[in-house]
Amino acid sequence: MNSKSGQLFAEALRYIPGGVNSPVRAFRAVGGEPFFAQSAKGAHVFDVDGNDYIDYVGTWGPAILGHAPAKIIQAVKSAAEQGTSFGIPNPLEVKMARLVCGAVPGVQKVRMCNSGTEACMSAIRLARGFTGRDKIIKFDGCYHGHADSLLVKAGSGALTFGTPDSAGVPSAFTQHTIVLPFNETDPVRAAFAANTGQIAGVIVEPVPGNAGLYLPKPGYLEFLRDVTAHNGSLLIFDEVMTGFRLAFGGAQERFGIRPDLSCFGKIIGGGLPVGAFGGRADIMDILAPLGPVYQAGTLSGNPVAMAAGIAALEELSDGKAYAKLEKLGAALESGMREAAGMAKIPVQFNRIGSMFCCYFVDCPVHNLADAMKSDRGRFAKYFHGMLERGIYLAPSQFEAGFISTAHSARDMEKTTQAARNVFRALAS
Ligand code: KE4
Repeated sequence: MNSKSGQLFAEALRYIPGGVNSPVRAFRAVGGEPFFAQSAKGAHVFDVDGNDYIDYVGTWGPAILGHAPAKIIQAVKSAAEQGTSFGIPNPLEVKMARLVCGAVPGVQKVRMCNSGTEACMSAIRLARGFTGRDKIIKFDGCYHGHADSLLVKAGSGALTFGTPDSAGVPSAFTQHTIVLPFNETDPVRAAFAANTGQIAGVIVEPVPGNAGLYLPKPGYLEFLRDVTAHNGSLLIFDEVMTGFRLAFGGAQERFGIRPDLSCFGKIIGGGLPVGAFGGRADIMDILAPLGPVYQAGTLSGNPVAMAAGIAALEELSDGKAYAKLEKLGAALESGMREAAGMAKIPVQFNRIGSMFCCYFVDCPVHNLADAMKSDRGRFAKYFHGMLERGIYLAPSQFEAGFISTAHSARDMEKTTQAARNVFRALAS
């Protein structure tokens, strides 16, 4: 590739493993080489060769307001001029904590960190410290970051590369991790019966977005709430992706569930590195410096990142964004379904709000096993066909797509028109 992206990728490969700082960006699941982003604005990303794409990756979720919203950029500039990091309590941390606690039903206290991985890792440690128990239940295909004990049948990039159980993780680190199929109740009941008094918590993506996207069956989240409460275990919602995405109060507001702990990331950073975990005050208060569960971070609550996140949350707080996102999502869904019907190819288009996924399979997708039936060769052709038409989707079947408030009805039309052409080509 003699493009500028090609030249940059060749150089990147000399210094960075796989040429990327996060595996899923490498296009290895879909073939070809990644383009290099020069800039991004609104619903568009622009690569170093001047190509313009309608972007449905949205930097993997944070860009719910589109790229470089003026209010976030202004907030970052103003904060940076005051100093980029203090390592000292600062007013923006208090404002962010007040916003999160005010928005999310299950969060009475919250601790900032620097990534979703840190948030989930810390929530697990807190659950173990609070209950005095060691075992954790997670679900196959769900991804909670790359902490050792959670890299078991994990989704996202781990699933993409067929390494759901990463090398370098001693079995001793995962012996307390029980992995169960999502959307099923009997395996959960059986796990609790076989490990009475030993399960600290259940961590779940309330809407799994790391094996593509599939939805909890009606009553499933309520079941998890009840079975954990009944067994003295904690329910941990990993809302790194769904938090402030599916509603201002996240999936827990949308589904009316109150977990004991919740994890956040992505949107609350406004595009900068932020993670957070929060929940019941009686649990959070055993965290250092108050209690025996240690957790820390040099740049946690960093004023520039807080300013970006606060600007994002303040923009979302009146709830109007979610009505617009629902309207755009519904338009995309109907257009994509119509395109697949016209081409007569088997497509499952799953969507909730502004999150979506297109599987190439002729059965509904409710869990990882269903998702694995998708024709990944066909997905790769779909990905490149859409990219050639100026539509950038996640370069893996096992990722969700994201619509932002910067997308327009016209963008939905362009996208579904491109899909009509691509699906027709796939059918032939
Ligand atoms: P980070 O450590 O990447 O900030 O967050 C980990 C994480 C935790 N929980 C959920 C539900 C997540 O979706 C993620 C990260 N999501 C992936 C995309 N599916 C990040 C993209 C990447 O790994 O490059």
